[in-house]
Amino acid sequence: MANDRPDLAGAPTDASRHIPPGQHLVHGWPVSHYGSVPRFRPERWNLRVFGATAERAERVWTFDVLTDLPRVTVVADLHCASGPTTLDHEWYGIPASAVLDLVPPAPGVTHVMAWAEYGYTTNLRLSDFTAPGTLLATHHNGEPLTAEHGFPLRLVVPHLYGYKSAKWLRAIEYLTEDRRGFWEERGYHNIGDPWQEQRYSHQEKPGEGPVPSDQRRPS
Ligand SMILES: Nc1nc2c(c(=O)[nH]1)N[C@H]1C(S)=C(S)[C@@H](COP(=O)(O)O)O[C@H]1N2
Ligand SMILES: [Mo]
Repeated sequence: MANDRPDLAGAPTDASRHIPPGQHLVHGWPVSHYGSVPRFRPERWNLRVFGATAERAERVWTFDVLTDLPRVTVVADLHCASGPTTLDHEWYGIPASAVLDLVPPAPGVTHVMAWAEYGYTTNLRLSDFTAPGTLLATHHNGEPLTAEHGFPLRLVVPHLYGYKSAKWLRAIEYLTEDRRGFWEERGYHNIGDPWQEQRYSHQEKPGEGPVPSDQRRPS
């Protein structure tokens, strides 16, 4: 693919870019997800923040209200845990840390669950959710997200594998203990750091995943 680009001759190429172990570079931007692409119905759409909030009440934002929230631009690569890496995505949207500022968590919140259309979920440590690069993106490379890439809103967690970047985001749930999301329940690593190649759940070390319920002490 890169051979048809004469500008790459002798210059540092994409192929020399440092990408995580076991990943391969892919040009363009393939679409990757489980199931079908949901249709956006603005009148029914909302973003919910629920679970262990400080006020013990949930917050619901309509689509219009999102434009009042703070915005940030983040440029980052995207690493799918099945191998492909795509480079230099310019994301624009709401910094995830702003959600915590606007809806404070109760003391004891350690993780969040991101909920997407059709019940797709992915869990994150609070520190990964509030990391400076994590955002709720509305735009990509200056354009609104396309339907297949998550319009109208997707989570982007650039420092973790792609399955943490939930497309068609609909809710954030505050958790006082960790719980596995969709792919995390289906053999993928609970944390998913591509630089440590945390691809599969069988690689998890003690403390990297939720304590199985049968090993929990009665509280
Ligand atoms: N709702 C939802 N979000 C999802 C997925 C999914 O199946 N459903 N797949 C994830 C995976 S595995 C990857 S690699 C990225 C891919 O995002 P892209 O299609 O925009 O490249 O979306 C993530 N977000
Ligand atoms: Mo993926």
